[in-house]
Amino acid sequence: MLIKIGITAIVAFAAVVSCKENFVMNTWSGVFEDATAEAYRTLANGGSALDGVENGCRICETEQCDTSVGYGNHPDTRSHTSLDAMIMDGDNFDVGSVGFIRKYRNAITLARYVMVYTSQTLLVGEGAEEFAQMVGFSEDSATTSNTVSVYDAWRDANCQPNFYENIPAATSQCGPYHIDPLPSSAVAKDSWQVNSTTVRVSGVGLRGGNEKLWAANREDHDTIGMITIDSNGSLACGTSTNGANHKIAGRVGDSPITGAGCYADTTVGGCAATGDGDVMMRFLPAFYAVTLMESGQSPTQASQAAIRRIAKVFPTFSGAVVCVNTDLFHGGASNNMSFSYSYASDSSDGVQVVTVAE
Ligand code: SD4
Repeated sequence: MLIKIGITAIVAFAAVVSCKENFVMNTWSGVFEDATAEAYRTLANGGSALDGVENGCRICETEQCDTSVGYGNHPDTRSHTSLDAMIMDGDNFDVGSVGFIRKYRNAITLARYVMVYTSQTLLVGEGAEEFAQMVGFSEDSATTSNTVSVYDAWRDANCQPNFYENIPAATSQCGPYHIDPLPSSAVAKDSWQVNSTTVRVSGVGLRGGNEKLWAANREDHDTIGMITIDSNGSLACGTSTNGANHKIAGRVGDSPITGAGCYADTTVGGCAATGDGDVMMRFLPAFYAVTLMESGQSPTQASQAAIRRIAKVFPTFSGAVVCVNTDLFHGGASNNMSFSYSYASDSSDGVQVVTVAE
């Protein structure tokens, strides 16, 4: 009898260890916790890691999380809202991404369609919108009257601040701007003629004044970046955003760029980023952090290293990275902004929030 009980106990223990935990994390807390909860619900109901990412990010698109995700906010210089999104399957490194989407609101699902129904990775603008129409999306402009009123207030303030640099008129006026002549070569970037005046730029390639655009409002940098792990142990990640407030029309940020917005490898873990995408995408912080986890660093160490690598060159950039590994250890790091992420798992008591020390 005693032996029988012992064997039963061992079998039960083996069943527990072979069953993987569902896990979700996303780059932010507060209003973003609905997205974490929805993704977790999807996984708990048997959905895949990709389903979790799609459903979770879609909640933020619908709820317009912190004005930074979804339709109706962050006008560009032509007064339009445009959306970027990506989804990545950590089992096979398949990715679908979209950028500069103006006529549709559900960018994360469109990204998934790109992944499933094409062998390509990133579709942008008009071509991506034609694809959306082809796969049956109903047109629904991302621009609303709110987009236009945010744009009007910015125009009334002489289009300040903005993302132009080395164009003197842009520091005090709205466009159109003229640059004459164009820089004769890329090498001339540190010194060229603008309206017959020679402009010297100190620190070639360094941005001037981007910090004020990103640090001013928390709402200006609240992209959703999500990582999910399902009960099969499959990992996925995704992002969705309306990008930088007052971005130059045509701008696509880091969120739909593989390894910048997020990265997932089922054998290692996943990471997602949020913040000043124009700076961050140059460093592929999500890919870098996953690589560091692969070589043995913890998610917190990997996040800190990815952020440090950017801050070494751009000390005032605003941004953050969150990571989770296959043992479900998770962590994050940020620069120049207060930051807390949310997560949920089979063993957490609902959605939990972790505040990351800067
Ligand atoms: C972008 N990285 O388009 C996005 C914005 C963002 O948190 O993350 N906000 O640059």
